[in-house]
Amino acid sequence: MDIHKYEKIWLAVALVFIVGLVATVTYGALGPGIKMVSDNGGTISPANVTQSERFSAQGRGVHKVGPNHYEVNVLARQFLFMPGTTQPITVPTDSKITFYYTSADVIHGFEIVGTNVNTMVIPGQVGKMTTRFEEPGEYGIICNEYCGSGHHTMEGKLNVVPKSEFNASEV
Ligand SMILES: [Cu+2]
Repeated sequence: MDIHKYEKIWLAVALVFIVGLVATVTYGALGPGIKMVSDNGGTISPANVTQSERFSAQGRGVHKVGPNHYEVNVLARQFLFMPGTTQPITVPTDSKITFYYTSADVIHGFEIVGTNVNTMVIPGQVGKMTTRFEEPGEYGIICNEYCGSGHHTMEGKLNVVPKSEFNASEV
């Protein structure tokens, strides 16, 4: 079979694009530092979410659950992160931080700007995500799923403080 030279070139170019596509998709799913969000936090009734242990007034916020391991329970609702919006979330550097989050109303987003923390917050579903912050600083939290008329105002703050300072203040 005789294949024209130009046709061979186009075949090669197409092959390069296909291999490149597969490589970038694979990297996007499995690359170092990239983790999929876990949905094994369980389900919850959005209407009664503030009566639940995790998302009641006592349950929300930062809790120490082990040496160097903290859980942060965040409830999202139109148009607040609780905690996050009216008071910042404060966590230490170099520690395992597990976020649990759900929504009391509609779908929200939970993105910590400048990090790879970025997830949907779905009513009825408790999401779970573990990360660690190496750099102390003030990070913005934004909702990046359109959630209603006040969506653009839905933001919060995360303070990452050096581990030594954090332990001194003790949560
Ligand atoms: Cu929102």
